[in-house]
Amino acid sequence: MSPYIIGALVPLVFTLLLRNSKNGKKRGLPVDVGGELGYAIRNYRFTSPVETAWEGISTLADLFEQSCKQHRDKSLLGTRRLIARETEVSEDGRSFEKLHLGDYEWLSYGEVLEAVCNFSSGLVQLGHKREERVAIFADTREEWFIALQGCFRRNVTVVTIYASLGEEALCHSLNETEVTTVICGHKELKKLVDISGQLDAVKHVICVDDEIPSNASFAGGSSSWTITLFSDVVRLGRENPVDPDLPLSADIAVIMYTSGSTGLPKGVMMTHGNVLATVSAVMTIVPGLGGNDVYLAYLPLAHILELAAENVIAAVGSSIGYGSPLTLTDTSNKIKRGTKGDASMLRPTLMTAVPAILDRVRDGVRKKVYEIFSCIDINIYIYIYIYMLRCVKLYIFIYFKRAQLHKYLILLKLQVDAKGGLSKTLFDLAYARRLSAINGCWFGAWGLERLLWNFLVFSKVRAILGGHIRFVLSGGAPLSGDTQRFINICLGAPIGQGYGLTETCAGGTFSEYDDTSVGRVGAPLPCSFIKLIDWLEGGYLITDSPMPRGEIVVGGPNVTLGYFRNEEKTKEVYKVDERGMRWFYTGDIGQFHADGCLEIIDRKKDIVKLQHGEYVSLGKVEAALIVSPYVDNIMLHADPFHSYCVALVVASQPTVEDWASKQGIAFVDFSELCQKEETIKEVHGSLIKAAKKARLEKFEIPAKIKLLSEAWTPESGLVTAALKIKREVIRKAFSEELSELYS
Ligand SMILES: *[C@@H]1O[C@H](CO)[C@@H](O)[C@H](O)[C@H]1NC(C)=O
Ligand SMILES: *[C@@H]1O[C@H](CO)[C@@H](O)[C@H](O)[C@H]1NC(C)=O
Ligand SMILES: *[C@@H]1O[C@H](CO)[C@@H](O)[C@H](O)[C@H]1NC(C)=O
Ligand SMILES: *[C@@H]1O[C@H](CO)[C@@H](O)[C@H](O)[C@H]1NC(C)=O
Ligand SMILES: CC(=O)N[C@H]1CO[C@H](CO)[C@@H](O)[C@@H]1O
Repeated sequence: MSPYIIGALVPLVFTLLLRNSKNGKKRGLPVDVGGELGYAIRNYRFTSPVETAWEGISTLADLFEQSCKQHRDKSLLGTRRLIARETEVSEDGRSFEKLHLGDYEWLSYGEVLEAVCNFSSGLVQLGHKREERVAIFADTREEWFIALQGCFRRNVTVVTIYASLGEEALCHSLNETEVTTVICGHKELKKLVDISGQLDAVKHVICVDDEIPSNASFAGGSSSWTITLFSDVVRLGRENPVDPDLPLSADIAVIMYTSGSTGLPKGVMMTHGNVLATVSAVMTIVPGLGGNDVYLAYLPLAHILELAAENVIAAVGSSIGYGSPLTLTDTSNKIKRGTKGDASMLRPTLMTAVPAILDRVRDGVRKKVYEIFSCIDINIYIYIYIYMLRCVKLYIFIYFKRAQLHKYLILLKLQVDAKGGLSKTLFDLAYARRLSAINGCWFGAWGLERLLWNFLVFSKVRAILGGHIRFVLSGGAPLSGDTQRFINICLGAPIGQGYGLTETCAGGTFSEYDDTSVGRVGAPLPCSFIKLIDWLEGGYLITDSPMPRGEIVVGGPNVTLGYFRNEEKTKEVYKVDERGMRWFYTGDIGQFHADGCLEIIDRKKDIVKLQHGEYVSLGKVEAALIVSPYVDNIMLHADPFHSYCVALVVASQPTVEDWASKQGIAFVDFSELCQKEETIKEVHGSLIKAAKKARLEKFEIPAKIKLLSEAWTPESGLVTAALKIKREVIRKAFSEELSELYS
């Protein structure tokens, strides 16, 4: 047996022994509620849903004003100064924009409140009437937050739209809400101009960038709108101050358009009370949240998770530094080589993330760590030798490798993604040891070991995100256990996973910082009750053993009013019980563990009944198959008219090409390679392997696959902004391929 395996096995055995002695903390407790029969759980600390964590505060506008008055001179919003914008041309002739960004420049709470007041006065001066709606259609940035608070002060409802939304959806949401003022950036303004002919209601456009494209105002013909700079609106307000017109708790703060995986987006109406309940709940859950935290904001503010997070940070006197996914780290795409990314400049203590981004961080870290280790001083390997069971074999191995180190370095430089080799083994070993420490105990010899590993490995990984992260909030979709562990271990920071939907205003469940289990989404938030109800067709019952299972229903003050102008759909998924509590039917399937924590196990609409009556859960099978190294993305397709499934597979270019060159297969380009019989066979083989490993049933394994060479991106409309696949759209786009697979 290899010494590495022994090294990893010893602590594992310890872990198993220790595990049983751990006493379980109850995080959720059964509760008696009204409505449909089910199994309901509440947060263990609160007997009834929390509505506000701040005495006497019932709207976001009040909350923000109070906080600004308390923390007047502290820094609130920070934005990086642009030093230079450059264009780099890569070897194959494609050009990339690179940014050289300077340090953060901060606005204090007092200054932000002034800007907010001035903006809201400016809005009135511009001619915006109070009952009309404002849409914010821009990337996450300082002006977004100021405009949001400015609208709240005038009781103006804000419509939020993802900056990456397609033309049709954009048109639909602006039209449906009869928005008269749109706040957008340069880039988004171009999109607006393209559809200006269909936007009859829009009268004002406020551009948050410093310049307006010269021809934007003349485009479109029939519509006539005025374009004003954001800074001019603030100036207009400064010169003509107007008293605030504050909202009530039941007034609608935001209509949030969700990037639904089917059809046109739906606008979810959220009251101030809704958002405040969620903000209050998050307050109680992030450990020690207070004035010294620094939060890195980069997710779309049109996502309820980000909106709630920034409001929490602003309520407790902490700072928000803005960044973007493309400039996050030193090695991000848009960062000029040799300059700093947002995280290393800001050194945040808190971050939010969606699983798709954490998965990328994980892959990036794996790549980068292998690089780091290839350059580390050889002495470290000898330390490891001493520590590890004094195994002679290992010593020889290291010695041998040392002679080859030079060669090895060159190899890595040629191929960044190089897998295998000493550095990988070392990293994986450190990872395994740390994992066992997390699962086991933290004291004594293991504590010492933790320090050693921290010093050797994880401090370098932490540095990628600035080195100070103490808590990561993840939401939007279930996070894979593997990624959760990885981030936990590498950052040494707990990751709190939330489960919630726009419709529940991000309320739902949240895994606490001291819960180190993976794959679960935690206990109900203080603002929510979570109920499971039987779903007979799917075979999930609350009487199931060992755990009650069923469809997840969320109730509490956090549950939103429903969909804007869509009574029918609202009635379908929202219900009010005899005690007056609102419940939202999520369509997700979950099970409750004995400690009151929820695990998402399935999705109702993703379940298809095959010809012979077997149920296939598309999401579950996809999650099992995507682990194949050849797969970049996958969509399983099943229908009741066939007895087997098929799959559309987006091939991962590096691994497939790597395999082909090892096999000596010649190809002109990647798309040709993806059509080759032997490539399809190889990828299919690896899918079957992955399926067997995950113990899938035979009917769940795709019988035939189509290999695609083009990645699915939000721009192409095939995946949502959060990178979830849009089944209906993909099905339509590849209908020919699918019918071929069934022929
Ligand atoms: C806020 O605006 C809404 C819609 O225009 C209106 O129904 C409501 O009465 C307003 N609230 C206050 C406190 O004026
Ligand atoms: C916009 O809404 C109006 C009615 O309010 C409707 O007649 C028109 O077709 C809509 N346009 C689009 C592009 O949806
Ligand atoms: C505006 O000008 C840019 C270049 O300056 C051009 O690419 C774009 O097509 C123009 N738009 C319209 C609507 O004329
Ligand atoms: C807002 O307006 C006030 C006067 O009404 C002025 O003193 C202040 O400087 C303005 N603040 C900003 C950020 O424009
Ligand atoms: C702000 C809000 O919507 N509050 C409601 C929360 O739910 C309770 C009971 O369901 C209602 O009484 C509140 O009005």
